[in-house]
Amino acid sequence: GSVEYGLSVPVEIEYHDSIPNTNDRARELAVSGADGVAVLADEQTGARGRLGREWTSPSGGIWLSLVRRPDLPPARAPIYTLAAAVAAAEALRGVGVDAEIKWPNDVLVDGEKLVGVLTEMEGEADRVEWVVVGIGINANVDGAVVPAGATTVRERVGDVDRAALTRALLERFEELTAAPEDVLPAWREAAGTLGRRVRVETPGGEVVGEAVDVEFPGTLLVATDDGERRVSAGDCEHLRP
Ligand code: BT5
Repeated sequence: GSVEYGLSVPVEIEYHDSIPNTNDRARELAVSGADGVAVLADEQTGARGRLGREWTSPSGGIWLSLVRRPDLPPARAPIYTLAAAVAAAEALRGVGVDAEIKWPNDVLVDGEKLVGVLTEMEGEADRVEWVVVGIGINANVDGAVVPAGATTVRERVGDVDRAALTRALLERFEELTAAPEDVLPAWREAAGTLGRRVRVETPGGEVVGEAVDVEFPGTLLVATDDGERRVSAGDCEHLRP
């Protein structure tokens, strides 16, 4: 059912104890015209990462998908995904987790993944019809039940108040998407990628070099031996210096 979260933003929460995955439910709501609805689950049984990968979602996590109908051309939509990573990283820092963003939208602690974001959308060339922003946070979950290379809030700082963390995240997300010019500065502030040596697997091949900056709407600027490269999509790995 619908849950009262005391949100100061126009978002209604639909809560499930267990669901295949919150993104698919959010897509259903999006297709039927919803706006400002967040689907939240304690457990997902068929969750997805990007490119058809699996996303482990045991009970105790924060598995959340938000439906919005922004007045936005699709080319600018990455700003929504970056805003989600910023909102999650800041909310986690607020409970004492040393969170940093790995480009474009993973949140890591000491190099281990704590948060993933999966954005899906539909629309025309000039205007997004709806966007579903799926955010997965390994919150009150044992470190042993997430994949190798992943970590959890429980493992780092102990269990947290999931409702309060979700509220902080949604409120910050709404604030950032209402002021898109604030997203990149906030992203830079929370980023672990900038100044690091990175390897990015892009659809056009591998790019290795120092990550120098992020540009609108979320492009990574990499200084390579052959000059500057701009990367708009791919899997990024932080390399040891
Ligand atoms: C992501 O994909 O990081 C996006 C994850 C989005 C999950 C949210 S939860 C709410 C909503 N409902 C869904 O079904 N999805 C969204 P990607 O960058 O492709 O990373 C996937 C990879 O991360 C997997 O191949 C594993 O290696 C790893 N992984 C799987 N489960 C994980 C977990 N719980 N924590 C950290 N890493 C994980």
